Amino acid sequence: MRLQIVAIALAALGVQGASASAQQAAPVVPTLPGGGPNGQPPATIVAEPVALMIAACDADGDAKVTRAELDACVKRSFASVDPGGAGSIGYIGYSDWALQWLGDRNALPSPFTVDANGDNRITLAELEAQFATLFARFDTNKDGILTRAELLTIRARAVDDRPADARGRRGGKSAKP
Ligand SMILES: [Ca+2]
Ligand SMILES: [Ca+2]
Repeated sequence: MRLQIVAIALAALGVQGASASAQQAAPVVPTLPGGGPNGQPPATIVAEPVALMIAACDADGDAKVTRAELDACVKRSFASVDPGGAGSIGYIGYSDWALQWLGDRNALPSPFTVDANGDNRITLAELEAQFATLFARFDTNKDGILTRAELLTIRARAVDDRPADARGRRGGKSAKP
């Protein structure tokens, strides 16, 4: 009787141990829908960091960005790294600006592009001029409004057989004024 109980207890332990080790051995591999050979689906619809910033400039919540909304937004972003109102920032200040507003210190546009007169200082006017160029580049139908569709970049190398149109080639080039 007592032996039986011990045997049952051991069996129960054995089963528990087996199931615990089975759980440990079960591989936990995150899978993405439509994953390729390396588990990463090919991204054919992307947004440049600066496009993310511009999209967030939509002040009235209609998902469209006007020049007025953009200008106010660029001013606000510049003020955030120029709290004393000096009117210009150095490249380190620009790096702080890029981290805060583009998400990465090395995101484009680079300070060398924005610093149009090459005096190692970036003024609000220089930043505004750069964004005016970017606005014109993104505004493919030239109606003075940026839609989300215009802010996205469609990569030419899609998995389907759509022809690579002008939108597909739009991204990747640095916009020099
Ligand atoms: Ca400058
Ligand atoms: Ca437009």
